[in-house]
Order: sequence, then structure tokens, then C-alpha cells
Amino acid sequence: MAHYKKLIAIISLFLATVFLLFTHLETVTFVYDPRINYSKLGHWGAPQSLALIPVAGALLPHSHKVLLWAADQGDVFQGKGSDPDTTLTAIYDPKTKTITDPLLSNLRHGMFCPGVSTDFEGNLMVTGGKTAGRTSIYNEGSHSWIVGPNMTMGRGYHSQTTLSNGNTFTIGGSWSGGVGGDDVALKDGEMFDTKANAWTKLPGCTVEAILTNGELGKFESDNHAWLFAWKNASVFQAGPSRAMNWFNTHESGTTISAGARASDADAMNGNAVMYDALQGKILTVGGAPSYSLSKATRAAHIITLGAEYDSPEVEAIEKMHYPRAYSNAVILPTGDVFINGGVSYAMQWTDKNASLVPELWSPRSQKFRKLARMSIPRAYHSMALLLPDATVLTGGGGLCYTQCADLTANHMDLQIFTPPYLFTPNGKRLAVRPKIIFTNTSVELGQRLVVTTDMEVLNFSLIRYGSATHSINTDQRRIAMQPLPLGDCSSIEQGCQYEMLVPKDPGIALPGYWMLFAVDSQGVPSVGHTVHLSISSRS
Ligand SMILES: [Cu+2]
Repeated sequence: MAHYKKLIAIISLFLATVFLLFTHLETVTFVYDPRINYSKLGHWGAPQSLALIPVAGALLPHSHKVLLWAADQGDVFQGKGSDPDTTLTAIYDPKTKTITDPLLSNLRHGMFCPGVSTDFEGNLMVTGGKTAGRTSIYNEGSHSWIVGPNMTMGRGYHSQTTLSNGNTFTIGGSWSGGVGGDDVALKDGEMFDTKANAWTKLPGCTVEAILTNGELGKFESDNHAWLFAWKNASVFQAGPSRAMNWFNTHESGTTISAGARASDADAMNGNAVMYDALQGKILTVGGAPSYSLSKATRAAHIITLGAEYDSPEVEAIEKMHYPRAYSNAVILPTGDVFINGGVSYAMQWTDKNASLVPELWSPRSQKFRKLARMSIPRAYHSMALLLPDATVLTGGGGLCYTQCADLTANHMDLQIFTPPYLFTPNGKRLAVRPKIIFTNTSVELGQRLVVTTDMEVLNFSLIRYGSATHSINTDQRRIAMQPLPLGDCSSIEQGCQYEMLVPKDPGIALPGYWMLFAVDSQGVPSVGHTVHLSISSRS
């Protein structure tokens, strides 16, 4: 028996010989196991150590690098000897796979558990968190932060979104700055007005409409709203409360009920992603009735938005294979949604009950399928982002306070997932990818985007640059583009030319930085080309 096991081990080692694979575009290095069909399962790269736990991250539009940040220390918050009003950051370069040394922010702002969104010019705005009232804006050029105006009240675990008129909306957040309705006023909506450079209250956007009924009480009931900017500076709130709402951000704001998310319960720390903005399509998955000590759900829904303030269509669809809370969901260029991490029983700061098998949801079949098992759990305080090369960065998990019992939940690393679409159908090699040779680097809404590719492609996707923390990413959304071929593609020397119209409504094509992907008939995406979508006159 011992001999048999040894033989198996030797054969396994032989089969798992390291292969280096090269695409015609760029070098991608893989530890390649010929026993695995990567075109079905995808591929996890080797974990890369960091000097901090990436609880939050944002893709930077000019350098295409990823800003990652933790708390005042890399693996603990309010740790001994550190200043809670500081933030430890690092920058990951997906091209070189290098990470800068961690840097302590230059502001009096602890950006742990904040609201995060990216504006029309690609500026990352971080609000509240540990230092509850502050606003900080990241300056990519100088790798430093700029002080923004304070919010009208302290918030942490709120969420926020850029609006179709360029302003920023936020609501909730009793985790920090006092509990709304107890220590301080209820945490109704407020808006950052870019023209006035100030936050103003929107008392008509009432937080009571979005409260969940969690076991921890008010402290957790207004956390992590699933916000989507929509037409005419409106905001659709898809969850985590079972109740859905519209917010009108004009004047002093109004709240309009949008009904209930079908038979779903409150789904704290679930995910919601706008995978087809032109059709108003949102996928929601997972979550748990309470923030902690609560059974997660497998439930999934498609919400279809029409005109602002109209009740959306809600359809309960086939459930995920695994229940998840604290998971992360990332839209891919094909329109599929990659769901990874989370736990089947919500408990903070532990890997117990980790959901290790990620899933891929297809908008065509409306079904989930299982992908390659993760080697590292990604539970509470983990994040994921789509990268311009159409792979996915996942990282983090853990980051307890000093009394935290289980330090093994701390994951000071990131890992890149290469989705199945980047492999040949037999899963033995990397697929040849279409390449965008030329396209506009900026285009106004409603205008034509002209693209030259090196081969015939089927369609194009625009995906907005993402920012992610605590299972929320209000920046990411996808537009499925309908291309019109310009002439015959047979003369490959000139490449293939396509034109397409960028939607003219800023509630759909939310201005800012987007990645344009060409996708071939096999579903293989190109590397994303950065395009700035702008609006000439703001409403
Ligand atoms: Cu947190």
C-alpha cells in the first residue's frame, strides 16, 4: 500500500511539471497541470504575499494599477502603537506582478470600512470608515490623498455611488460615527455636490426604508446598501434589505418604494451586479439575514430596471450551488458573473464554513456552474476586482481588532484567477486572444466608438473600472455593445473595423473610466482597452 501511494505521488509530480505558456500578446506564466481542463474550471495563480490585508481596492484608471488598503495597520485595526486615523496602502501592478512597499496615508483619515466610489474623472473618493466624517480623494499622479469636505454626519459601512449628474450619493453606516436613531440622528441620505464642493443632506432619502432586521440591531441594519446610479440622477437600492427602493436626489430628496426582492429575505453581505446596463439587468446573489451568526442563502435574482422610479421586474432564478455571505462578485467581458469566496454561515473574522468553490453565472443559461476550488478562503474583509487583462484579482480576508481570537483568518495576500474563457476548448493551452489595435481613448456619450481589431470578433463589452470593499462595488457595471462591422474583414493586414454607439444616457453609461473588451465567437476576450466616457454638459 505504501509503495502504491509513493508511485501515485511520483506520477502526480511528473504530471504537474511546470509548463510556461506564451500567448501572442503577452507572456503569461502558469504552473500548468495537464490533468486539469482549465477551459472548464479556470486557473488559480500562486498566492502573492502582501504586507497588508487588502480589505479594499480600486483599479486606477491612468496607471492601470490597483490601490489596496487595510486599516491603520496591515493585519489589525486599532493595534497597539498605531494611530487609528491613518491608513496603510500599497499598489499592485498587474503587468509586472509587483507590489510597492506599504505606505501610511498622509491624511487624518482611517479608511477602514469606508464608502468608496469613483467619479466622472476617475478620481477615487473614500468617505468615512474608522474616521467617520472624512472624505479623501486619491491623487493617482502623486500617489497621495487630497482632503475633501467632511460629510454632514459620521458614517462607516455605508455605501455610496457616483450619480448620473456627477454628484455622489451615500446612505446608512451606523458601524461608525454613532448608531443612527440612538446615539445620533438616523443616517438618511446625503449628496456630494461637485459644483458646490460640499455635502448636503437629503432628508427625503430616508434610511428607514432600507433597514434590515438583523440580530445585532440598529448597529448593522443600515449597512452596505446595494446602490445603483440610474437615469436622471436617481439611485436604485436593490438590497441588502428585502425591501427595494428608489431615491430621487433632486431638491431635498424623496424615497419611492420599489417593492420586495421576490421571496428573498434580508441578505446582508450579499452581492448585486449590473451585468447589462442597457437592459437594466442586475444579478443579486447570497447574503444572510443578519450581519453575523446567521445562515447564508443560495438565493439568486434578476432585477430588471426600466424608467427611474418604476417598480422593477424581479425574478427568482435557479440558486447558487453554495450559500454565501461576504462573497465577491465580478462581471466578466462575456457578461458572465464570477462569484467567489464567502461563507455558508456568516461569522466575522473566521474561515469556518468557507465556500471554497467559486461559481460562474451565465446570463444566457441563467445557471451557475462550479469552478476550480480556491486554495485560500476569502471570507469577511476580502475583495475581488476585474483586471484589464480580463483576469480577476482576489485578496484579503480577516483583519481583526486586537482581541481577535482567530489570527489564521488573516490573509495578507492576493491571488489571480484566470477564467475558463482564456483557455483553448481542450483546456490545454491559453487561447489566442483577439487584440484591439486601435480605438478612441475617450468618447462622449451618444457618440460613435470606432474599433480596429486584429481578427474578426463577435461583440464588445464596456466594463466600468471597479472599486471594492465589504462585498460592495458600486462602480462596476457592464454595457453589452452592439457592433456594426465597417466593411469586409478579409484583408487582415488592416484588421477588422467596427463601430458602435455609446449609450447617451449617463444613468446607463455612467461617465468615468471603462475597459473596452472585444470578444470573439468562442467567447475569448481581448485585453481591455481603457476608454474615458465623458459627458459634454451635465444635467
Ligand atoms: Cu469592515
